[in-house]
Amino acid sequence: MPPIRSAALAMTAAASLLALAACGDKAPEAAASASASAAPNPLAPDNAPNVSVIEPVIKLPAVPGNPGVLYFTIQQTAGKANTLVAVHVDGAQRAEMHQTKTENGVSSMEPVASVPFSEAEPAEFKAGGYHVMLFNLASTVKPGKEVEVTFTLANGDKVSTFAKVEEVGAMEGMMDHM
Ligand SMILES: [Cu+2]
Repeated sequence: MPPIRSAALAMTAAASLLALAACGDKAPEAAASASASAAPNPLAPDNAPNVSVIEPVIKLPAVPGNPGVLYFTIQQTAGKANTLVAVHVDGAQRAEMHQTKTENGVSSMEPVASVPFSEAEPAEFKAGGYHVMLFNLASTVKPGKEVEVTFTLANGDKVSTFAKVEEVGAMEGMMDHM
């Protein structure tokens, strides 16, 4: 649409003038908003806005070589509902989202591809529910360490944080169906 295009060009030109006039003091902000209105900004940060991860903790397996598990809560303070689609854990060859279900006193778990969450309903990953299974943990993942964990949302946004690594224990309730 010609009117929008020319408006964008005008804003870009204005931003360039600002950059020249102010030696880049306030210009980057002006330039960023101008290009954001014209097209997706490839330089925009991919951190998910308003989303945070609370108390991420990695529980090591009771038996070395078995999978470990990652627990956390992912929440948001504003905006549209989100969907968690992948988790990457440094030092784990593979990280899978699972859901534990208990029927007639028997627990079983299955992989899940996505877990929705919203401002009203955070997603809790904890014993007996959702959890992230960690396969082939590196020997560097040991108690007391902090490991980088990256969460990917369905819209491509990411959230990175560090998870504490703790001793054994949490897997005990899950071992019966491994
Ligand atoms: Cu599992």
